[in-house]
Amino acid sequence: MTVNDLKHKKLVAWIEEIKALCEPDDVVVADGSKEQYDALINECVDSGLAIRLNQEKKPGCVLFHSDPSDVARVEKRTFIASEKEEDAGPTNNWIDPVELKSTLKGLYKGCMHGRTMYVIPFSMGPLGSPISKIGVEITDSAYVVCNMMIMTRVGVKVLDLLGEDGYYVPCLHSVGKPLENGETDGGKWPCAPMEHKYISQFPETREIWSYGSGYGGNALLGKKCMALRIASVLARDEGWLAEHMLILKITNPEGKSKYVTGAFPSACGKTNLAMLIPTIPGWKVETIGDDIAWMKPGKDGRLYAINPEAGFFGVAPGTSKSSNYNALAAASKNTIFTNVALTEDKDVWWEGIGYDAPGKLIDWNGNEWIQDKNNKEQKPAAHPNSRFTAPANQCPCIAPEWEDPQGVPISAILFGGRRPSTIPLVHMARNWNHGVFLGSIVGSEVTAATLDVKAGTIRRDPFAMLPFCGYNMGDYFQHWIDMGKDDQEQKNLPKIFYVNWFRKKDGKFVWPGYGDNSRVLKWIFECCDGVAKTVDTPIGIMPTIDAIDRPEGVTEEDMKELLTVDKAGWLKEVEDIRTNHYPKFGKHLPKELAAMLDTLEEALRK
Ligand code: OXD
Ligand code: MN
Repeated sequence: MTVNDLKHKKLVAWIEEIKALCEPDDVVVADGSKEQYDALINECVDSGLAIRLNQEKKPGCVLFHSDPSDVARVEKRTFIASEKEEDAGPTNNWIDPVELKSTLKGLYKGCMHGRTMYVIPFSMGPLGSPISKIGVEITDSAYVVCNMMIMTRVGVKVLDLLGEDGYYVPCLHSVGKPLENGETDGGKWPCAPMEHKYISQFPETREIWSYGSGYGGNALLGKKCMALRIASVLARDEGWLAEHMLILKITNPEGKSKYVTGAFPSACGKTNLAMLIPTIPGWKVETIGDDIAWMKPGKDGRLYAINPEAGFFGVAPGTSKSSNYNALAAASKNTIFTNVALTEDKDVWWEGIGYDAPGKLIDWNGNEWIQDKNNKEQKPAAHPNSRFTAPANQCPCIAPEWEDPQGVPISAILFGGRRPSTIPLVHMARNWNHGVFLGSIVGSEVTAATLDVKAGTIRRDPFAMLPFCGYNMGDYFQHWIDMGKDDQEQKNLPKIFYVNWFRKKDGKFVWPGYGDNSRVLKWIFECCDGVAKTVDTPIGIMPTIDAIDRPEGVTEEDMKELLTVDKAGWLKEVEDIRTNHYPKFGKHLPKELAAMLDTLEEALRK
């Protein structure tokens, strides 16, 4: 398909403008067909950028190895370029949009020499849903096109919906590596050096300009850039919520179902929770989404959620038959793997896959790798942020209604993080504003020393949106408060819970997690029906010690540890929020949240 086939004048004009700026060799429109996907994958294999995997073991699968400098989202190089710095707020990197556009235009000039420019019309959310939004990504990466074809709905059907003048979010992307006079990548992953990487969002004009990285959230612009950063701005203006949340469906033994969303910082097991296999008999969990939820109020005052994505971009290490059977099954065919290790028979392997490395591997850097379990210093064969990009409809536990254009009505919202102490296994907010307070104080222990924060310290990550909120986080808190102003008692709005699967004692986890988290979901389900065994505490509503069915190996003592309010720990928490967290937001901090903090402290001191 070519640009001549397009009917949308504004889109054609934008494509022509970018073509003149980036100077590609040719322009191709992504039509969403399997033929086009296969042809692009073949090109990547032929040029040495991708390896076709064993077609008996992993039909339709390929493996890419990226450049060692381009392996994850780059928060330091991510910018919210609002007109006023204050509107980006204290948690975002800001550059004046005029200055940033001028810098980027300099970089984009001629950046697609020797490459094809692809135009990807995509829908975030089921085609035609009143909650969905359309975007168009221009990119010079075939890897990006193929990943977008899995992660979003791409092609002719989207163009039909767009018609001659429909609204779309323009998303511009280049790997930032022009090729001169017949030069080729020679099988090397193209990208620009770190100081030339820019992941830029322009909230007022709702534009995304990304340069220099070909990896994940930096390059698949429908995901973090559009469905979270730009969508959070749209949601504020239009009265809905764009959130970093999984969506799951839980059904009790009587066949009654509820839908739950959950926000957890990256690396807290969101995909595992979304796909868990319950250990309590008769209960069932199905998946609607594992990373992003868009929630809109319905006429009945309930919040209805869609998953704007169509695939899973999951972290591979740690994914095994026992930790997440369903994710492995989803990624068993038609999947793009990035930065995992390759076995001799052209299968994939990663740390935590559930079995030892079978013989000699090629690690994610392309070097030979033989497992040496006695060598604690051995570098991993798969990069810790290596990924699988798998179609959601291949997941055995995908809920039949996962693409319902009306969305699913949400009964409960969960917040959580990795907290070795203080935060109990679960507590429920007293009302909507208390729930917003819990979202605003989410924190998680830093596990890898790759961030600028020391491992073991707690990084506050409000609503798990720290790297994803497209405007001032204080105003975002206010937006959440405003969404509940007519239903403080949550007659229709979801109940809000704070969970913590990661309590430790003597260095060991007290709660087994994974499938056993269904026991906590059961209590949450009962709370929504008003039939749970509860006790009122200074921090909120908690289960009685016997309210949650105990998994094997968890003693009554352990349950007490998990469900007792640690007053001293919480007072430290209050102190940290008061001195280090809330002051950052200055006058943008909603007064309701400051008042909640006072109420909590008073209750703890009583
Ligand atoms: C992700 C993330 O990749 O949250 O989903 O970092
Ligand atoms: Mn995420």
